[in-house]
Amino acid sequence: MTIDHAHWAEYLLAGVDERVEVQAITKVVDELSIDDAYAIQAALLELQLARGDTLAGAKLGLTSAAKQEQMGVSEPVYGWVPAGSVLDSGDVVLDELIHPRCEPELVFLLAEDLAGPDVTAGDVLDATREVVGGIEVIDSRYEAFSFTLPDVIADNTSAARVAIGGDGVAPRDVDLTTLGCVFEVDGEVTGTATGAALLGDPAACVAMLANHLGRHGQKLEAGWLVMAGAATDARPLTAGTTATARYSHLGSVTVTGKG
Ligand code: 0L1
Ligand code: MG
Repeated sequence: MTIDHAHWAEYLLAGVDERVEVQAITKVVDELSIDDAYAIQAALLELQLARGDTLAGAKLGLTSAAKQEQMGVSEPVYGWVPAGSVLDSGDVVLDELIHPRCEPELVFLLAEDLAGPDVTAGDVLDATREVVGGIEVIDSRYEAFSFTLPDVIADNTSAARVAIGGDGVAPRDVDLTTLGCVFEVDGEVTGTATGAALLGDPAACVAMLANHLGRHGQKLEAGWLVMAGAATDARPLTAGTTATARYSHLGSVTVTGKG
């Protein structure tokens, strides 16, 4: 069966624009391959760029056991970070979103391009200017935040907003695998993790992303931010909810739902 990538990209973008949940694509089509899912994701990005947005970077998702178990999916996924999704402050305008959740992220700020194949974790450290803490706000466009692996890939891995912290470290000045994060929602600790929760090494996750892009003739670019994935499960962000990620070495990042 031929999948109309442009059609499904418009279907997902309508969900974003109208702030309504849509049915998972796999509930409508018989088969959605991973390649078709990434092609829909690419078509969705094209639509966003055609509206005047620019690309701020890229992201991984589902790189920790906590997230894979939460979503019932067993492989990492890769997506894009449009500049329009990067928050200026910790305020998250809920009227613009469907059913947002928030999660802590380690964010790599790149000084050099990274082009796969064969990118290693060491190459990632060499190419990185700084590692900072962040909080990603994810907002699946699908009903009940429920999807299969190809569905979530097509939906740009639920990407919606990201808050980036100001206290960074040079990547070789700390051991990223033991760097700690405590995630608190309204003062209650909902998760704790170290960088090693991200498939053993956050830099290796970024290398996986560079190698994935290399297979599609693309690369990570100097000046981009790259999210390595959440080390804890994601929590609902509702009106008045405040979530804080406290990192060793990277300070704290806070977001608040404004409704
Ligand atoms: O950034 C993420 O980990 C999102 C991956 C997609 C699954 C989800 O929506 O939680
Ligand atoms: Mg994430």
